[in-house]
Amino acid sequence: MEHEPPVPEASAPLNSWRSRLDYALLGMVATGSALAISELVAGLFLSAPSLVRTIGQRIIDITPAPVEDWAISTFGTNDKLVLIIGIVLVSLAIGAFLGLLARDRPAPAAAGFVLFGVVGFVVGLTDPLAGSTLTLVAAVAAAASGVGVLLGLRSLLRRSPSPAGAGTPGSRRMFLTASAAGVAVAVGEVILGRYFANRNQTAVAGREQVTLPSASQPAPATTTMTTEPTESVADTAGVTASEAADQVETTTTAVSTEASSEPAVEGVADPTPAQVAPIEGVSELVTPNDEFYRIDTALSVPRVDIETWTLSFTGLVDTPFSITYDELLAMPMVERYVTLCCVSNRVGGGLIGNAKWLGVPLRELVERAGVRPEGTQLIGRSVDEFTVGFPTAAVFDGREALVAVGMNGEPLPLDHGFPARLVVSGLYGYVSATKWLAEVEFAGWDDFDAYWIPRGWAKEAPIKTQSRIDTPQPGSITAGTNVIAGVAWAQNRGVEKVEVRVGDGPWVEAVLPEELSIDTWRQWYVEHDFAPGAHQISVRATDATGVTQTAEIQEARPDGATGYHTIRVNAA
Ligand SMILES: Nc1nc2c(c(=O)[nH]1)N[C@H]1C(S)=C(S)[C@@H](COP(=O)(O)O)O[C@H]1N2
Ligand SMILES: [Mo]
Repeated sequence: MEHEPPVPEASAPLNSWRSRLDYALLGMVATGSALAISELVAGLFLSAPSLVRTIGQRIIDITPAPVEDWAISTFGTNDKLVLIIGIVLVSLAIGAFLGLLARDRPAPAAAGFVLFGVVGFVVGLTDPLAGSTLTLVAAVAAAASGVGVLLGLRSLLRRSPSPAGAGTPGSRRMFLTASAAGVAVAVGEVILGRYFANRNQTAVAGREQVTLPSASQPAPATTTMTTEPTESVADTAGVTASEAADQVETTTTAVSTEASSEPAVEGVADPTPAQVAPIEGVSELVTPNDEFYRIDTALSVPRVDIETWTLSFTGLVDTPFSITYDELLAMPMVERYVTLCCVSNRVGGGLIGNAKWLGVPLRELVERAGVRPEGTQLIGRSVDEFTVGFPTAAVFDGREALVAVGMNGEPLPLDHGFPARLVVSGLYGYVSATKWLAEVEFAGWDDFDAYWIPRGWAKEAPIKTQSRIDTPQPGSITAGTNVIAGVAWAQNRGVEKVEVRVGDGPWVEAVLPEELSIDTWRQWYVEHDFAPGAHQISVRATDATGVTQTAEIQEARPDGATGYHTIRVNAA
């Protein structure tokens, strides 16, 4: 027990706070070294699992829906990082406990690390992409490193009986120095592991070597929305498709002919020809790949080697078949703009992006397999065993549905599903957009529920008509005329009209540039003269079937959030 006040010269009791701290630190350093070496092994060998990430993956898989909701709504797309940090912190806490245990009972403490390795091995085996030998190597390395560091540091500590400075004075310092060195080595292993992982992943995937074929049916040219006057539209309308295509990346072109046929919009500034710029703050019509949202259950991007990858069509079909990556690339390709959207996107949220996809119409592949009438559900399975499921009818009803290999002119980025993914217009990603696609299986509608269905999400999930204000941002604006602008979407139906309301004013129709396709979002803008003071701005879209999005507020679960995006600004 503690004595008050502590007697400096006496040998401090072993359970003094400092001694405890030392042993807790020892346990944490040992744990860190165990986790770190598994990161290094995982980086060096792509079929070796990272213990932290595999454990995290299993946690994701078994997390109850409400907890997952909470995590996504609290941490957003940082949820994975938070999970990893959480696992590391919990491991360190267990390690601290083992360290304290090691003071008097080193054998059970060491056994704790061996157990850690065993658990790691068992969990590692559940990773569908891990090889069992390398999983064993990773687990043994982790356990050995943990036990070694534990016992090594412990022997240093034992040689310093007096934390207060008596005994062998240098040895506590030696212990601390050794601990610091252990931490440094662990950090180094993690950094090296990540470095090798990135390098190997790219090399193994073979993505760098891929040259995509060109599309037999290219996508239409894009135009960027500007507040350009409608008169100049004639210029744009006159250019040929290929000229327009040439301009796509580099220049902005005018608003559409369609906009010009709209009635003059109250509050929109008079035409000012010549120099035009895209409206600042509005989402780009085509989302650059590195800005495209990423949502998936994969803690580490699946390692797919295109040399061995195949895509199989199985289940209730007449002629099951598999094709290789090269065979897929040899098929006639089409290019389509489709806006992808996550069902978890809250009203006004950013889990949506528009890309130009290059791929093979799903219909052609499905017809080759010959789906039987009972095969009413299409299941898209990924290499890491994630699944989507949607009605087979969606393949045949004329909508855009692709096995995509390209995204905005390059092979699919690893994060977005290289080597191939599904893209289906009008269906939320979780029921349709399998990344790292491995298998398309046909089953009865009631015979299988895909990944998110038992987790409380709707089985049928058509994308709801929605609109978002991109500019101004909530907060302060300058009083006077401001451009209000954003995007609206109703994939597979098309957006017909967007209306904006400021305060209690009337709903004012926004200007829409020409529609890229019914499968993509549409930019819109309207100008408004803001009196000084606080204002509320709302937007609503009407799809091409004439239905206006509902004002009713609903959260994302189970089938997509609804309500008008509304922001508050203060004009000064
Ligand atoms: N293999 C796999 N594919 C997946 C998912 C996943 O978790 N695993 N998530 C889906 C969901 S919920 C969405 S919204 C889209 C997101 O695609 P992106 O990350 O390319 O934007 O991918 C879909 N495809
Ligand atoms: Mo999603």
